[in-house]
Amino acid sequence: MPRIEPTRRAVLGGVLAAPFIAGRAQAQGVTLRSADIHPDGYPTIEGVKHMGRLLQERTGGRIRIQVFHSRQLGDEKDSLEQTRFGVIDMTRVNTAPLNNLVPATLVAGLPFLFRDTAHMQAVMDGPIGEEIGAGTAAHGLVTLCYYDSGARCFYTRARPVRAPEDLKGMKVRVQQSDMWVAVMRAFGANATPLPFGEVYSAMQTGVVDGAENNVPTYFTSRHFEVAKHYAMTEHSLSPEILAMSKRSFDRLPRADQEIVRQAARESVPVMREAWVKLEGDARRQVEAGGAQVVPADKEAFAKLVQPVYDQFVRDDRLRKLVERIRAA
Ligand code: BDP
Repeated sequence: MPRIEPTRRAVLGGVLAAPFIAGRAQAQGVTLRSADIHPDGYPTIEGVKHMGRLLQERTGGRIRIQVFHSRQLGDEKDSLEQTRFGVIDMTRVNTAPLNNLVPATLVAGLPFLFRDTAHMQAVMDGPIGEEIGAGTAAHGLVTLCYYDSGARCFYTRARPVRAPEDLKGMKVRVQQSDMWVAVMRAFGANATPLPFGEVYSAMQTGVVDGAENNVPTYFTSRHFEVAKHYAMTEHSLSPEILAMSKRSFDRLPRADQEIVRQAARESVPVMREAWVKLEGDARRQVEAGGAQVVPADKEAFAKLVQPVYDQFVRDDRLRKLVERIRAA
């Protein structure tokens, strides 16, 4: 059967026309609508699809998930808002767009905080991740689990960013978070916050000189076509978050809520396996596509981040979170 890509308007119309209604949920089952900016096949999508399969099995088909990938429901700020207000049921976003709303989430993206992926996973899967996630409830979101997002690195049009000096005078796109603007300032670049969907053309037209992201996203977004210099700065391991609308969650009977939480947890290893595989593939593909991946002086970048911590890790609670993460 040919796949028809619905337009964003049509999809939204469908979403709005068929809200998740509590009574119906129990009688006929419910389809949870889940948003993601990444294309079909991306590891976060695979994770949520796996979660959907588990839900279907464990509820005898009463609860299903339909994934709207590729920004069909808008960029992350839009889908977050819609999820908060129950227009859509779930969304997978980076922690960054939550930073201004739920300050504890910014801790997870702080530059050079996590030592490596294993450290990030141990922290986010444990009590600290739970504590950070609990903060979203007051804003209409139930944090279900965290997914990996690799290491964010700079990629640029004109020349590689091997050291902070290379960033002087450059305009670099960042995610829409005040913390991320400060990170760029600390590194010596000019930050341009933009939604993800605008980054390709902003680089192509020279509105910005570059951006920063993990290799899989650099590949699947095809940003490597317009910014060919990728430098391994690995300045943040900012993870992904899978959140459910509190309105949708609260409408489920308690037993189903537990099934949802458990299925989300079990989707994490599936996502991570797909991630490891894509990281290798993506690296080969961008290089075959003419991009150059070069090493960078990570130490030099790490030396510059203190002002970000001074500005954003100010209250006791956040300071303690950072200390506990370092000690973990
Ligand atoms: C990707 C994240 C995605 C963000 C994007 C960005 O998976 O959630 O929207 O970066 O930079 O790595 O906006």
